[in-house]
Amino acid sequence: MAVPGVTIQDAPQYAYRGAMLDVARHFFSVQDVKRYIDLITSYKVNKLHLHLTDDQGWRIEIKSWPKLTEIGGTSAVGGDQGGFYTQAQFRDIVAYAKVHHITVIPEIDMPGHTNAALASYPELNCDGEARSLYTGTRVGFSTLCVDKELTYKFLDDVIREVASLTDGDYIHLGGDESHVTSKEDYNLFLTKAQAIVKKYGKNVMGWEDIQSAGISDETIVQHWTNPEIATLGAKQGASVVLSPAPTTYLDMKYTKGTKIGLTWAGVTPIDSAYIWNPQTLLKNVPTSQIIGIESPLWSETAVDIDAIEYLAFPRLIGHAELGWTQEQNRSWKSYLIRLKNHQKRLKIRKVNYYPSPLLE
Ligand code: IFG
Repeated sequence: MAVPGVTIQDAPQYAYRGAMLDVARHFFSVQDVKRYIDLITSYKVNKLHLHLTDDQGWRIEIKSWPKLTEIGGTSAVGGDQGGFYTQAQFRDIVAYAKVHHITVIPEIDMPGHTNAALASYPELNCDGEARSLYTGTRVGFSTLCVDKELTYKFLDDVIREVASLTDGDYIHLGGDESHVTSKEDYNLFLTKAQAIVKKYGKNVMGWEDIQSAGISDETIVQHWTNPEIATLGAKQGASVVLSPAPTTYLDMKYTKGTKIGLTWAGVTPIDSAYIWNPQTLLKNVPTSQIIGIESPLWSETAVDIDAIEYLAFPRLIGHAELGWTQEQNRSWKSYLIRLKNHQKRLKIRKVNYYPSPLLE
């Protein structure tokens, strides 16, 4: 039977449709990252935010500071296998993402979440003492030394090298949970760090916390836990990417009984991940400043690609629809029918997805 030719007119609601993979708490090989790219591109996700550095690991080779990976790259949560990407391997990931219509956004988290760097170079610490490698899951206990000139030479070298590795416009500076950096030091530090990113021709992205340092209309603030803070960032003209932890954090358990994952933002069954509206989440931010959504997957409890797939799928598929489809064309009822049918495809691709009872 001949099917008549058709013309399809379609366009995404948001330009920024992202997924974040935390390769610092646990390290994931180039092959694992490419597998994740193969899967997320099927849902028209077009940004891959790689969380490359944290307390438990430094995952990107910096030629001018080799110990960051020689030492900082060896640890991981629970004493699991560490690792890192050579610059050649990172370029390979960026190129692979590009042919899948995905831009890589590298995150170098600072001034907090920096224990791996502080364990690699004693001189980065205010007291000149190298920290021990950390394999636990606490947050907020580390800070680069704001008062030392060397810190800004370090930043200049790191940001210069990372900027040369990515063809995207943004470098993500993190800025979250700097609980042992005074507000004044934090703001001073991030003002300098932002200037370095601009010096190397990139724009700044950061978690919403960075708004206190003063940001520009070229900045992207990523909302994760405090709507008021994110709104303060938008008030400075910044664009907003939405990653509300209760509905988009893929490391939240599906139910209390889920073996892996965390619960600090609650548990997120597949309907909760879908049933929210990015257009109205931040009451006092004009929709024109909401440029998209991103699904972060933190890897404290995810040790391999199977765990990544289990936590990400099917919830990320719902996020992808929120990123693409206008609200008036979306409904949980319709989405659930399509998702049930889509399981065939997930099985063919051997995706280790969570078989929610809602899919029965
Ligand atoms: N918050 C921390 C992450 C990670 C996360 C786990 C942000 C921006 C809790 N910061 O989310 O490093 O530990 O769900």
